[in-house]
Amino acid sequence: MPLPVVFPDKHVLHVPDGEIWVGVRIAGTELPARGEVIAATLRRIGYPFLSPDSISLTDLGSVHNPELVDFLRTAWDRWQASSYPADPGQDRVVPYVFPLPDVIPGRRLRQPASVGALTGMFAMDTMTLIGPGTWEAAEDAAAAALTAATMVAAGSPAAYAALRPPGHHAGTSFYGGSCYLNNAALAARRLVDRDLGPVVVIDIDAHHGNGTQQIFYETDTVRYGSVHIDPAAGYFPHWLGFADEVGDGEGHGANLNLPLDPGTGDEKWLGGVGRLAAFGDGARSMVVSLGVDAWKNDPESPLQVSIDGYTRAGTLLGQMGIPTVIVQEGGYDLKTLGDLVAGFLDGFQRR
Ligand code: SP5
Ligand code: ZN
Repeated sequence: MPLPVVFPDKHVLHVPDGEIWVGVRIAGTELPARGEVIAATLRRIGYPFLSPDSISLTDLGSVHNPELVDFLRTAWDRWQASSYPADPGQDRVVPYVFPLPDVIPGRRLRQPASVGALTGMFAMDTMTLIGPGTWEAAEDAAAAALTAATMVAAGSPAAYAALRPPGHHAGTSFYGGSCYLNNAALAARRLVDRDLGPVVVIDIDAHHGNGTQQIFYETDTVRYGSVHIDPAAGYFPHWLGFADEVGDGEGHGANLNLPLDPGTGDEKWLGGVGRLAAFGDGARSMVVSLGVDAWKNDPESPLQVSIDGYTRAGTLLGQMGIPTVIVQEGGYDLKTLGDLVAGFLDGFQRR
């Protein structure tokens, strides 16, 4: 039996229409076509598809604080009601000032009147734009991850959530890196709630999943392990993803970062994936943050992994033999995106 694919078709409503990168609006790569390409490829192969169950704000509260959820839910309407669409003519929600800790030393953080300033309380970067359908799509993506986790908790050996927008850069109270709600973290929490803890989250996206790490940093009920491009080499998320981040308190030793040099190819990358599998030893279930942007021609990462490398990674993780929720993260080369995902899923099911 091929594993089920949960596909949130509202993803098409999220049209970031670019990103503000170093102050310049560029085209961006987290496009609606990504979701369509993955779905078309898996449909052609014959995977069974289903739609996500609906979701409640309480479900999101298992990971995110209510202020972030409320902001994301209302940001577009607030922006429309503000003067920004007319002056200066900005049609997407984007932050403008950031309340860094020393800017307001010891002061109560007041709710600013300006939505541009309010956005700076939640956004970790300027690249992650909010448009008219962003909230509906982000909610549907989270619902897809939760549905996949529910299926696995009910006895399906594995399920794949073919979602966008991705989630692993979003934390308890912040969004960024093209992510709004942390889909993988929501799935992990659901597995714990359904008695499948301890859970291991294995993140093979090319970038470090700083949001997932933050959410579970002080617990050992959900471990987090990631292989990614070294932030010290100048890559997003820049401040996080270093090997000395090992978790705090009860979570000490339950966080594992394996940063890799630019240009790293299959053998070393798969060595990292193997170490993550070993790190998951003793976990009763797993969430895979499946970013396929470590692919050698991906525009967002200098890692050099092949399609065969992703297939072999699937087999390494499948061989762990534990109930698994696979959640889509990044991967931006539209020509190869479908084949990379299909390769991983194929390898995974070889077990
Ligand atoms: C989920 C995910 O993979 N997020 C990745 C976000 C990384 N974005 C960093 C973007 C930096 C600007 N990209 C311009 C690429 C020019 N080659
Ligand atoms: Zn990525």
